Amino acid sequence: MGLSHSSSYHSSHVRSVTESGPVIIEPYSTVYPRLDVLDMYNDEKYRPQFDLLVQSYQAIFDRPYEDMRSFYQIAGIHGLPYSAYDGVKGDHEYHNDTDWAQGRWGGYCHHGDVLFPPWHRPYMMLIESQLISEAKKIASQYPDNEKEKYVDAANQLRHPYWDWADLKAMNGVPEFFTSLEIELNTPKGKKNVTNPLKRYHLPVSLSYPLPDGQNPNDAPNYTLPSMDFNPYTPAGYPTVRHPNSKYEDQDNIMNQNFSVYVPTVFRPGFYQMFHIENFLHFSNHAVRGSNDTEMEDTNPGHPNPLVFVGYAHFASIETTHDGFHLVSGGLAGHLSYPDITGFDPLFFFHHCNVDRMFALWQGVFPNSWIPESVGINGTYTDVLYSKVNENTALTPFRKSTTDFWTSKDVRDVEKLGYTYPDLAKFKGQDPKNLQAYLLELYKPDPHYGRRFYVKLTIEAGKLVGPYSIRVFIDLPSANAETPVTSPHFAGFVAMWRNNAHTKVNSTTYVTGTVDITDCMVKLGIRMQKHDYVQDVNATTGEVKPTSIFDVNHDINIVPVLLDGKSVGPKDAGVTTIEAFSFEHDKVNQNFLVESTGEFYGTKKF
Ligand SMILES: [Cu+2]
Repeated sequence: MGLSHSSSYHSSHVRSVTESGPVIIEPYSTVYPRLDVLDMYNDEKYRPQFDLLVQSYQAIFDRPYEDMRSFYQIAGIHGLPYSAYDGVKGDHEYHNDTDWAQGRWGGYCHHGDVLFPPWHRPYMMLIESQLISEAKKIASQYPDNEKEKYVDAANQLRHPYWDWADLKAMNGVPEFFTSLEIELNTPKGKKNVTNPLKRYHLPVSLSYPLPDGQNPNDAPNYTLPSMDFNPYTPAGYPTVRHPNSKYEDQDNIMNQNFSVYVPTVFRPGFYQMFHIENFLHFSNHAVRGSNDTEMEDTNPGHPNPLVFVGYAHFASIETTHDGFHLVSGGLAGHLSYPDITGFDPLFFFHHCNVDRMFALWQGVFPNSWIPESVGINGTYTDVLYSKVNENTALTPFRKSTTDFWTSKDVRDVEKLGYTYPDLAKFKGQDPKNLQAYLLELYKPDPHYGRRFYVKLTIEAGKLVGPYSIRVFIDLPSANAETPVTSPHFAGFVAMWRNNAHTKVNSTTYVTGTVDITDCMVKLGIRMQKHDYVQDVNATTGEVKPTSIFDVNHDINIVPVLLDGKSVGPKDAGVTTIEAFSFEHDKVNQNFLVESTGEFYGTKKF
């Protein structure tokens, strides 16, 4: 990695304000639900919305790429090409040659700070409002006998979400995201059209060329680039998911991944998240930067996580979200890399679900909100370690010609003109009812009364690029080749890192928690309290239960890079693992009952 990389893409992707700017995002005048995309597709009454949505995606693909309202420009807000969108530079314009080298993130998106959930909210609204405006135009072109139905559908259209933590996601990514063609009822009747939900062809080259063999135009002998480089996408090439040496998608591999990771990673992640009342802990995967006094008190790697109110970053929406990116993209797939992820249209269906999870979490914990904190990665407009709070401008999303949207502005989704079906259903009720519904929806199966966890604390910046840290139980020989279908595989923590972070000025930690209960059940490991053997200390006479775990031997940590290679836990930044459990209070649906917590020990690397 070096400066030459940043300058080579900079010249070819200069973005400028065109006549189409400024792009102002306006709330919708009527509240309609953002539907589950499976309902939109399968339910006759919503199908016209689906017909319009897909055609609208194609329409924004087809807009001139210089247009700020084109898919290319909107997708490029998240990471590359690291240039001003709609002229928004902020007070500290990003300089590829210096800021990038110092580890500042050059996209506008917030990761690893409290603005992760709210920043993506106006981002979703930006693409959604562009799709709605196309849908309205398309609806008016239907023949008279269908026009009314389609005009109504366009008026009610909101971007649908794909719930990839639902049990149905174990079957993989729905076919309407993976087929090259799709049948729609268009203004010219039923037609098979090119499916824009599968992929997007880049109008200009994205990222920078890699050494020979590692670029898509080397197909059929394409060697997937090693994980520390963003894949290069030459102009005219499409986005891909789990590509092979011919630069073709391998949907079977992607879908197998979903069948394994939905129950082991995604569902437990959301299940845990709906127990976390503290916004700081809920909102993002980072624990601490050394410049960040606000976060110091969470003290990662403390010998006993049970003593912390809020369970010390037990689970966050971002950690689970990170897992989706790796699982759907695979090595060299666009979704796997923060810099280029926004160019795969599946990104927006995924982030709509993340926004739904955020809205539902707000519904469960209406009084918990954004504390003042620090943006540890910086963004295109914000320098490293900027203070962030609910009034921070969510650039580049304009509320008016002079103002940007803030988190405070987007706190209530209904005020923006949308809701989610399950959120609407529990409106006005005791938040406990919504929480009980969500815990039931994502509950682990089988549903044991006590659940066991391994929490990992990982120093960020040890490796560049995305990777995952797999947890196996009672398999000291586990390595990168051990199949994740093994009964010993419990789950993973994703490290979704962008490649700019070659230099990190302060120590930042990421935490994630793996639910190992189902794995223990499969392996027949004893789980009940009365199974414990009492251990009497011969000197003091103190009686204490023998731990069911020997943390050093029974929990096996295997970091795996996207290319399948392994590195040791220490090299991957793993500093500490901690094992503990909580009892499930079935009466109050309160799962993480602090008084029932048991701690089994820490292993340091
Ligand atoms: Cu994301």
